[in-house]
Amino acid sequence: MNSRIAVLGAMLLVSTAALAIDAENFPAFKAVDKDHNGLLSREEIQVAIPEVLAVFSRADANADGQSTPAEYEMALRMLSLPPSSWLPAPPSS
Ligand SMILES: [Ca+2]
Ligand SMILES: [Ca+2]
Repeated sequence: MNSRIAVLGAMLLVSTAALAIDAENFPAFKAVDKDHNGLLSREEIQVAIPEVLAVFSRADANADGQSTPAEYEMALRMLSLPPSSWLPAPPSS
């Protein structure tokens, strides 16, 4: 009984964390935000994960041409990319 409650509590925590998206707890966002201004420009996305540009306009909820963490997360969801591909590939040496 107690373990079931614990599991429900953990699920609640996870869903709450998913709603509170900001750059600090979104490594895939920070990796793309090269100038660390808290927004992703088309140029930053183009360099990191060009596939995202295909849905950029639809995910740009406030149509300012920049992605907030929440908008970027929406774009990634639209693409249904596996989270493992959200981070730019490390430079090959
Ligand atoms: Ca930026
Ligand atoms: Ca925007």
